[in-house]
Amino acid sequence: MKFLIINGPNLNMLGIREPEIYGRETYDDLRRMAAEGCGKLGVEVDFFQSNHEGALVDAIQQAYFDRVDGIILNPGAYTHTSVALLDAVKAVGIPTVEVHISDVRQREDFRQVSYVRAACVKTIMGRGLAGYVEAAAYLKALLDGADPQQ
Ligand code: CA2
Repeated sequence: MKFLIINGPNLNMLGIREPEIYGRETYDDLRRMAAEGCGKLGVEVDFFQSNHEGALVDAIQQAYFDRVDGIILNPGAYTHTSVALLDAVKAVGIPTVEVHISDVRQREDFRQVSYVRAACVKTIMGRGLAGYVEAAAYLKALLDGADPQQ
């Protein structure tokens, strides 16, 4: 089983600023933690990060051709603006979990909309980097046909 973890704009800057919102861990820490979590689940994992909407669409489409089984997607600010990402997730039909490091429900009004959510099997927010590992566990259980628990 293989998963792709896709991160959108500015998530490569993790740990550099706004630690009170996004924590002190870096994007490399995120990759390490998620790779370890996926390893424990017996799942192969790949990572992609871009600041560009079209590149994120391309990565979602490529996942289809690469026969990726599950996508973990933090679209960053494109969460709140992008119909193109919503359409891409719908187009590939790959089970996708939306992840946010912060609890966007507790933040500004403009963060209360998520376009991509309508195409996702689950949304995890406010769990920090652990949310990526929780998303992987959820997808693994779902794809195994087990009860993914919440
Ligand atoms: O909580 C999340 O994971 C977000 O997807 C992060 C996005 C934000 O636009 C979403 O509303 C919620 C922003 C990521 C920006 O990351 C930064 C990292 C370091 C310093 C500043 C921003």
